[in-house]
Amino acid sequence: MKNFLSVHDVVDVNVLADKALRLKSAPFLHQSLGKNKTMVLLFLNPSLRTRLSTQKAALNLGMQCIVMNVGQDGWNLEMEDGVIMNGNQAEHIKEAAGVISQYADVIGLRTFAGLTDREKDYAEFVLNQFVKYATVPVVNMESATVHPLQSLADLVTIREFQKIKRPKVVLTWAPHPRALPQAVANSFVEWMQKAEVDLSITNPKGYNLSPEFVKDTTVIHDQMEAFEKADFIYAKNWSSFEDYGKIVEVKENWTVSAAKMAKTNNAYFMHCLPVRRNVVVDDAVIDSERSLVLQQAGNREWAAQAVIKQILEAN
Ligand code: AN0
Ligand code: CP
Repeated sequence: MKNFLSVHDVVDVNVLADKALRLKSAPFLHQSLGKNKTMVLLFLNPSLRTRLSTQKAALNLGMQCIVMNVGQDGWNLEMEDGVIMNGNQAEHIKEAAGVISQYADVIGLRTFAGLTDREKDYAEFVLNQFVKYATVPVVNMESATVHPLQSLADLVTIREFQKIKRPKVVLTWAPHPRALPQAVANSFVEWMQKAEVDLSITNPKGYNLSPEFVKDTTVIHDQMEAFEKADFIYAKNWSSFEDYGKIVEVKENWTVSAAKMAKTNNAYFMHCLPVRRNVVVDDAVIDSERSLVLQQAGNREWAAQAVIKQILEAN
C-alpha cells in the first residue's frame, strides 16, 4: 500500500478489518516498525476522533507524531497550478507538500468538500494536488468525497457485533441544520459493497448519492420500509448531490427514533460522530444499549493503526 486514499487502495477489506482486530488485542507488538519515523497529520478542517485516534495509532507503532491545523495555523494554501498568486494565498501546495514531505515519513491529510463546485470536489482536486506534490505516502483523513478510515472502523465494528453471516445493513439519511459533505456516506457505501453484508440506502427524494458510488445498491425512499428487518442502522446526514451542496426541503420526519428502530430486527444503531442529538437521532436511541457509536469511535484507533502499519511495511 503506497497511499491510503480510498477503498481502491485496499486489496481485501475483510482482511484489513481482521488485521485491525488483531491489533486491538495486541496494540504494542510492532513498536520497532515506527522507530525513528514521523507521522505528520494535517488538518484543513476540525476533528476530534480522527486527530486523536490517528495520532494514537502512530504512537502505538512507535512513531513520532506531529499534528498541525494547517487551515488555522498555516499559510493559506494556493491549490491551483499556474496562477498569479497576488490574492489571499501566501503559499503554494507544491512547496508546502514538498517541505512537509521532508519532515514526514507518512502524511495524513483532512480536506473537506468545498460543496460549491461538484466537479472539483468529485475529482478530489485538493487531495490529488497534495498527493501529486508529496514525496511520501498519504493517508486520507476525510477528503471531498470519502472518509476511508471511518469506513474501515465501521466495518470492524459490524464484524464484531454481527450475529449472522450476511447482516442487513441500512444507511439512512437524517436531518441536519448545516450542509454536510457526502464523504462519510459515499465511503460507507463503497466499503459495504465489498463487505459480506446486504446493503441498502434510504434517503428522501433529492438526496440520492452519486450514482458513481450507489452503483446497483438498492435505494428506498420510504424510511420505515427500509428499516424493516435491519440488523444495523447507520445514520448520517449529507447535503444534496443533485442540487449540489444544498439543503433541500424534506416534509417528513427523518430523525432516527425509538419507534422507527422498533421496525428493525433489534438493530444496532451506528453513527460516525459528531452527532446532533434529537436532530439526527433521538436520545432514546443513541443512549440505548443497541447504540455502537462509542465502539465505532474506539475502533478508529485500530483502523488507523492497521493502515499505517501496512504503509510502513510497504515503503
Ligand atoms: C463532517 C462530515 O459530515 O463530513 C465530519 C464527519 C466525520 N461532519 C460535520 O461537519 C458535522
Ligand atoms: N468521525 C470523525 O471522523 O470524527 P472527527 O471529525 O471528530 O475526526
